[in-house]
Amino acid sequence: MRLLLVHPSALMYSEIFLRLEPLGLERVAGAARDAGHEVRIVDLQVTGRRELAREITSFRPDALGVSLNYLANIPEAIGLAHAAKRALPDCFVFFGGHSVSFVAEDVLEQAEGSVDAVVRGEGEPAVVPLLEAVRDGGVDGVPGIVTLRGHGPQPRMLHGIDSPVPARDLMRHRRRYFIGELDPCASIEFTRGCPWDCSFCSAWTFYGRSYRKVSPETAGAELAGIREPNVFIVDDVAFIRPEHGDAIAAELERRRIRKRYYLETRSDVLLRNTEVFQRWTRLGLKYMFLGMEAIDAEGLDLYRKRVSPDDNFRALEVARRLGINVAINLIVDPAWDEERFRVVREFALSVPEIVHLTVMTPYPGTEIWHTESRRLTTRDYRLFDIQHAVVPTTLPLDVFYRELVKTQAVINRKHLGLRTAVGALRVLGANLARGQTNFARMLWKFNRVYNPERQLADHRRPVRYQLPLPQHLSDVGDRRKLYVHTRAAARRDAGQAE
Ligand code: B12
Ligand code: SF4
Repeated sequence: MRLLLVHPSALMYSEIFLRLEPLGLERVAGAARDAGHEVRIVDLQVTGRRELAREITSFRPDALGVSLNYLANIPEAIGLAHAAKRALPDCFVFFGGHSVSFVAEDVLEQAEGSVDAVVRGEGEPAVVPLLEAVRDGGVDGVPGIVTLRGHGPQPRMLHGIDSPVPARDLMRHRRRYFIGELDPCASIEFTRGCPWDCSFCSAWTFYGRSYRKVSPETAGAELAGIREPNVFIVDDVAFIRPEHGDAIAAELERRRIRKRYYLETRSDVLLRNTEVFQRWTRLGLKYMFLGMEAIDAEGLDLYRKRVSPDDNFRALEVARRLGINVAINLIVDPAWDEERFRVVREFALSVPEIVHLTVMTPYPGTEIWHTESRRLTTRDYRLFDIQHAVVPTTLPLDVFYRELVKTQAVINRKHLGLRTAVGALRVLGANLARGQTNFARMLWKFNRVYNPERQLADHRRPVRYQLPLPQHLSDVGDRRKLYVHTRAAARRDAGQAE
């Protein structure tokens, strides 16, 4: 069958700092192609709607799948589904991905028949049975499927993540993927899932707190096949198991692969496994995101981060000693007042690291979606991108955004301060010489994208599609109720695989 896979446009944050290849979609494409289907991918993060329209009319797909890792992309995806059905009424249109797995029924209803099905959970084990069922008629028995008629069997989970190989070769604009100065940049997955259970995050609920590792040989072979000199490691928390990080490092040393890497990890993991991170600096580890989330113990407890402020500060020292550039993430609570923003600005200016701010957002799949006692002020999907306030702010909303953007701008100026600007110009020169302009554009775009008036105006847009209402609970009780993939289903699948 002919399958067209689509990734929606970039969200606000990605307009500036980064834009990365849709690895999940490439893996779904890989699985379908391995089974003999003809597959194409259009990534609207890096290309326009015209290219998509051209593909629909020239390729004439039998099925079209849209990736919805982000809630904020849902209205756009419904629009794409309507357009696809208008152009090709017989084409089977389906959605899949992280966020849509938590709101499948609502989205199907909102799409009013333009979306035939939503696939909950991992896409690789579902896509081939789905395409076969579409061809033969009757998709209701496909694991993970949800249609307007109801739910199919529980989503199936891959036993191991060594295959399928992501279909990176299908991406036609690979040079447009970058993160900061790592331009161009590819992505890779070493592990899947997260064993922690932070209250604001849905990474653990999606995978049912499971954790799987790629074999070092597969990681080495994949990296050897990646042409880009820079690689973003998409793992939620890199190098939780030191022996795994070491084994991949040994494989790269054996293959003499050296690239520049960006990864994301936790402070306690960096403190515990410092030697692994050190070994990776020799292989090219240059940047890391550290999800600090809060600078005080009270905030860390609230988010159930299970680290102390002291761990966080010690981790920063370790990273500095290893020569790794760190971007810290802090969660802004809509309850913050001007004084609180001032304290955070002071903190951000006092450390050499880049500080990123995200706004505390309860969204489906997270525990705080159920337990947050403040009422939502909006249910517009587009505002659930952790850059907008969706619960009442203590400050008037316009003042809140002014403070938020002022804090981000101060940090950005520091990031591009004189010392960094000299470094940035050097990198810029080298990138431009190679025809890479993503990093250059990022430097100039900040004020246009991060703008309090723009953020405020986003709240005034007419709303067509809304999130469902949360049930308000003081405690979710058995947290396994939040899972997309359950261990029981995984055990059953593993049994079937043996
Ligand atoms: C890597 C990552 C990123 C990367 C790259 C994302 C990209 N280009 O796709 C970067 C750093 C750019 C990023 C940015 C953001 N991210 Co992010 N990101 C992740 C992370 C850690 C892993 C995603 C990943 O690549 N996994 C590996 C691949 C193989 O899996 P996958 O993409 O999930 O795909 C699988 C399934 O979802 C499914 N699937 C996916 N697509 C499709 C399509 C079809 C048709 C089917 C059938 C199945 C299917 O099958 C795939 C294979 O199993 C997830 C957390 C997580 N563990 O999922 C958060 C996460 C998805 N991000 C999140 C957020 C909030 C953001 C930002 C909004 C943050 C910000 N500060 O603004 C931005 C917005 C980015 C944008 N689109 O513009 C939230 C989503 C929240 C929400 N409900 O909307 C998550 C869940 C993290 C969290 N803490 O809760 N992110
Ligand atoms: S925030 Fe990080 S450590 Fe916490 S559950 Fe999510 S991925 Fe895991």
